[in-house]
Amino acid sequence: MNKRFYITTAIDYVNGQPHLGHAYEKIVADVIARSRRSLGQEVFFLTGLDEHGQKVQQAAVAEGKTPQAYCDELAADWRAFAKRLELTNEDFVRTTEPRHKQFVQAILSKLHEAGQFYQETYKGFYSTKEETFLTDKDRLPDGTFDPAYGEVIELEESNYWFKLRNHQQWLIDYIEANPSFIAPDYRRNEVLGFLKNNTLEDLCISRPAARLNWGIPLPFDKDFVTYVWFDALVSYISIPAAHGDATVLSALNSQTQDASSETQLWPADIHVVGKDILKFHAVFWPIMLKAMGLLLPKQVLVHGWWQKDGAKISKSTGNIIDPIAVINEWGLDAFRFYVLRELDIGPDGNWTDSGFKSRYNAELANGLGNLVNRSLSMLKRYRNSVVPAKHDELAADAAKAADETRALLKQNQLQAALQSIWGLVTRANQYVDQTKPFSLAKDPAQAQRLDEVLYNLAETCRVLAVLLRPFLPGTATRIYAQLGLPGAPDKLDVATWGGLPAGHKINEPIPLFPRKDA
Ligand code: ME8
Repeated sequence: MNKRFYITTAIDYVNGQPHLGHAYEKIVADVIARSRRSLGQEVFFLTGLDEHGQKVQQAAVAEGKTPQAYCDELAADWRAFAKRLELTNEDFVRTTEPRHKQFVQAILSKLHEAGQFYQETYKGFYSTKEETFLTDKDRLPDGTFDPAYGEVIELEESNYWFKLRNHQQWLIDYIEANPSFIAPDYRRNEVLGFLKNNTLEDLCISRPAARLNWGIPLPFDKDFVTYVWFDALVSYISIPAAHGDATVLSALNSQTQDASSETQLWPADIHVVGKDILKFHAVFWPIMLKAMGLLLPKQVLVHGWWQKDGAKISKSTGNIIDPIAVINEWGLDAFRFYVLRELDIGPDGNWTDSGFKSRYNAELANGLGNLVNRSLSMLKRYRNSVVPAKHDELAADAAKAADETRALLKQNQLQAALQSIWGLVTRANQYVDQTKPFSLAKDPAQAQRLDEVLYNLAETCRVLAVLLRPFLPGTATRIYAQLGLPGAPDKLDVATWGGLPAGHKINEPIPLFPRKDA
């Protein structure tokens, strides 16, 4: 079996309901996963939940529930959310599952035996909110700690530490030798800047069970649980291990039980993560993998953060977007379209309700929706829904959009791909305005010209459905259904011009994106 294209998202903390930022990241990963399938690759797309640690424990206590009961309830909501977004994930990990916990313990034992950890008493500052140790270097110029750390306490406690320091130069060399390891470029430069200007501290991988017990017990010392980030990052390999990935299992020196069920996933092709967790993925995780003897993921793809109306999304100020409410009102594809078209993978984005409505009306209702609806309605009215003979006037425009989309999808340039696709939408709408099929229909001498125009329009709609499928899966399927074509266009290859045969009968045209008053 060939190695599959393995893509992951961050696993979300289950200390509340999903918001726009979570939805965005998962949709980005889903479009990449769908694109790769469409390009003919076998894909494994993993998403899931990060259920241990203090944040979750505190949220459970606040609701008077045990952490496990609290997680079980919320996990059902988050799984339903993944379905509502029509994510095509092959698996969904919960870090409280035995398959994950057992793997974490096995890898901890292995690293412990290999002398990668040491126990030491730490005395210093600790942010309870971020569950992290701080030093004087973390102070702001005025001597205080960033408010993002919440309450900072002084603490003295014994813990297990993972030796990071010795790997600093290796990591710098690795990142410099592998320019596509961290994307976009400015995020790579940020990591290199950090590594070149700071001395790496060792990573604390435990928390005393007496202080925090909602975690995976260290297999070699029951008085401690595993630090939540060590636990969470390992989900990227514990799930491949659960599927029989021989590479990952070799890190435990265990044999694949059934070679025929072997799924080759590691190394991951892409970890999609937000900018706030870059250090965990581009510094700690590579060194953990090196210590385990595993290859590094091919790419950490870092997206920016959404704001609403120029301010941080925050529950306390009520400044939130409920993706489900937007989807219920406008449809899933309108939501997927807005977040992907508005924000490139990298910079921060700003959600405005007026921006959402204007993209909906201009690009979906008046752009794509109008094109498909008037093209198919004219075919129905003037040719009794029967596709005329093939004609190639828009073939070059369609081929250009298809070639560009294919190339851009291979580079995960989702926003640029949508721009290219909309180039074709605009071109075809102009074509209607220029050729005026409604005038041609009035003149019997223009019957052949009308046939030509109607073919070009119907076939362009079909090509658009193919190109749009990874982004707007429902819309693509609906266009195919209205064209009277079976199934959904799941392979980019079928974007080749001329797929609609002469004499084929289309179905009833139905508006895809009804216009809504702004
Ligand atoms: O960090 N805009 O979980 P999390 C865009 N459990 N993305 C956002 C965002 C926003 N406003 N808010 C959050 C964690 N995100 C860990 C991850 S991975 C082994 C463990 C993104 O629920 C954030 O950047 O706080 C991250 O990638 C993801 O949502 C989960 O955030």
